[in-house]
Amino acid sequence: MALWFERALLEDGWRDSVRVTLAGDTIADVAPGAAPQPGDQCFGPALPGIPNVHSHGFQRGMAGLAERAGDDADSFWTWREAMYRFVDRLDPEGFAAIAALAYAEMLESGFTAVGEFHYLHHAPDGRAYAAPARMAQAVVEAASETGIGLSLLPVFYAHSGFGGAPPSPSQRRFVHDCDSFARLIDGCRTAVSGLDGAVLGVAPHSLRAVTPDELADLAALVPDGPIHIHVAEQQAEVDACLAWSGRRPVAFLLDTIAIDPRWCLVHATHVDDAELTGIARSGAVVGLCPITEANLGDGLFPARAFLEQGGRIGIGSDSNVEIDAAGELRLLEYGQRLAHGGRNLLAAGPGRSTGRNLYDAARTGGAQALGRIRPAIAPGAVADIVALRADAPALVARPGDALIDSWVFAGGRGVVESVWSRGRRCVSGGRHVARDAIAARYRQTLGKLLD
Ligand code: NGQ
Ligand code: ZN
Repeated sequence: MALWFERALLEDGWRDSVRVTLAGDTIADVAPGAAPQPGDQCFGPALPGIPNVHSHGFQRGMAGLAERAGDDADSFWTWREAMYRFVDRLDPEGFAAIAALAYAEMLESGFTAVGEFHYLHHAPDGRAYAAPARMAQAVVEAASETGIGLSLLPVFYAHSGFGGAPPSPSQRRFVHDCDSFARLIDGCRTAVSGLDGAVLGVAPHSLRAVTPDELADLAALVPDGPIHIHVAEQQAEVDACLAWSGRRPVAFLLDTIAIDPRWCLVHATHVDDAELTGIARSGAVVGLCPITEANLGDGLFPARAFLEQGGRIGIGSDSNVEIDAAGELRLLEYGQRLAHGGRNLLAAGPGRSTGRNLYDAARTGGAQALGRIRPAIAPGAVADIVALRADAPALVARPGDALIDSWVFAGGRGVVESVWSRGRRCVSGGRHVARDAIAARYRQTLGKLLD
């Protein structure tokens, strides 16, 4: 089967009239300057897909429900209470229905793979399901139904704070000891084995939820897989870590664990200069989630300084309060503009496109963080492709990288036309091909959950 694009971003830059031949989930051939042939499907401009490095799919179901002021000052921590209350009601079917809508919307915005940071493991009473990976199976079902590439990151969660504090009752559905977690990983390995292109990693939830001894054992469970951890998202975590260890969270990690390119440090919002340099030198990816970090009042990661030092980043939709690949890149740059009073702060130098630099950084770093092959429109690459609308007003007369700038800063998710994930056309006309069924099930699920 062949697709023809009026232009496409290839490994050597933008080329016109590009004919892409697919063989199953792979790109077999790429021919720039080629005329469409009978039977080809023809599209506007095309780019490789973007990996979403950090998602909690179920949180899509509470998007917008934590935006009303409480009696006392609202914060990340009061949002977390609301999130825990939502968690209490979820069963595997509801969980799968919400994740499916989230993944469909990710694909509609240009994300072709997701790292699901999966920590809701147990039944509402806190006991393990008969099949301990039942909830992970629901994640796999949602990925399979929607077609998004899955890197499943089962989360180890054991404590409510530094120093091995016992978990709180509201965390009962998350917690494991090392033995039960090893069984969960076995179950997850089986669950992903039936899903093409799935990757299995592991995720110590945070330094709050995992002791250093536990942390040291986790990496060995999935020897080549990605390792993700939430770190230094809130100042309160930095303060608690200093009180407990005398070190800041990122410094603690860098000093005690061999942080390497398998690692993704999610957020890493509150870092000093030495920590920033340490992460850049380690080759780990920082998983930035600008929309959620703004929504939760986390603070601003020093992205400009980090990129200047060659640091690697990926982007994630995290709480899924809004799902928009371009929107994440836009807010990443806007945060720096607001902080520094400048413009184009994340471009790679004079005359360079900000959108292109962010897009390339997120594509390369995102693939690394998810243990996936870097998306590219190239022979032998996985067929993860995004086609933008040829007729979108926001994209008129935008040559070269100006197209990406206009997608990121002016068009947003409304300019995505078609998306292929592993050669499967998941989005057509800007809508997921199974949107109607997925949205109907989602409406039914939420109706029951929230009544
Ligand atoms: C989570 N979310 O695990 O869903 C976390 C909140 C925590 C974000 N950090 C819970 N955005 O960190 O304790
Ligand atoms: Zn998170």
